[in-house]
Amino acid sequence: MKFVDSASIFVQAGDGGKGCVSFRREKFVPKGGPDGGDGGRGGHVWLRTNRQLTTLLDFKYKKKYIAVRGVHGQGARKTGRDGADIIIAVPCGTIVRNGETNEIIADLTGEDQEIMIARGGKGGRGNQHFATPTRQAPRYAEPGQKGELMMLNMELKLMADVGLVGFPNAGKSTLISVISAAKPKIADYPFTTLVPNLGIVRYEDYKSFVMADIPGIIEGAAEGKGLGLQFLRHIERTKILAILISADSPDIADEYRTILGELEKFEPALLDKPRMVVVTKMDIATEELEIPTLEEGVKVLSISAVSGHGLKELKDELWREVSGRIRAAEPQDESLE
Ligand SMILES: Nc1nc2c(ncn2[C@@H]2O[C@H](COP(=O)(O)OP(=O)(O)OP(=O)(O)O)[C@@H](O)[C@H]2O)c(=O)[nH]1
Ligand SMILES: [Mg+2]
Repeated sequence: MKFVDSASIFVQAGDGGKGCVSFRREKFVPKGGPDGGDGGRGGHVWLRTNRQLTTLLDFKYKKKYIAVRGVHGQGARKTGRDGADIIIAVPCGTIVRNGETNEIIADLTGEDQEIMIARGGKGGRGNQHFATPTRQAPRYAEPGQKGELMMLNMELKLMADVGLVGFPNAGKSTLISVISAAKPKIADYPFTTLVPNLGIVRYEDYKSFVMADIPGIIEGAAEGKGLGLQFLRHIERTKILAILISADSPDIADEYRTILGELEKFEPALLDKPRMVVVTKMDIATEELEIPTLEEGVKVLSISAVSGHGLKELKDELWREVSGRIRAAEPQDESLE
């Protein structure tokens, strides 16, 4: 899958239709009153999130979104039809900025969330509205108003509950492939994953959470080594980070500190998120392996994607964190029950 996480587009709403100048024409009524109808409204442009989308790739190909104008008013008080709206589908997690000022206009995090990004111009009023006692045959009608237009800068920060981070080859993609339906590429060379993958992890009957697998990071990533840290933006909004370290790491504690160091260089707030350590590939661990206690309050779990060891406990633990955070953030929901 191709992945694009920033794009610029141009949006323009439709202009309003013109109001009409017209006079009633009936038999035996030589001078009928004004009956010019109003112009229709121009089409609006909307942005709407769609959970199926996980990339801004479409906007590399189509960059202009222009809605049609409203139909002009006609005689016999006929109002012109409104221009059709355009609805642009974007992934959940799209941040929309004004292309000139770079001010944030919207952060579309929810599902099926929509905003009107450019308002269609109002139709002009027809001359039927402008008759006065002293001016009974107005030859004047309003023009339609202009539709709004704007350049937009869009940035995607994926919405996931759990973010997987770790060195290349730590087993991140393998983990997401065994506990979700996502099927990313897996291989025994570093930087197999080049773009983020999202997977939905089903938990018990009706529960689920979203996990993000991102490309591996290495020491010096902040200075651009490997693929750099650009993909870390996709775990900025997760509720918890799972730091994956292979059981055959030469020094688990050192690897852990390196990863935290790189996270901090990208965004210190990442270290304020709850985190846990997951030691992977336990099936190849040597007998002598001793997993050090790394930090107070940071849980360390061990798993094997091959044997299935520890996966149930990991899911339990992740669910506990993910659902616990949801409850903490939305206490009013509980009181309503
Ligand atoms: N024996 C064993 N091998 C594993 C396990 N999990 C992953 N591997 C192997 O480790 C290698 C790397 O796995 P990936 O899942 O691609 O690692 P990654 O962390 O996604 O790597 P990058 O995408 O490069 O960052 C592959 O050859 C996997 O088959 C495990 O539990 N046991
Ligand atoms: Mg991978």
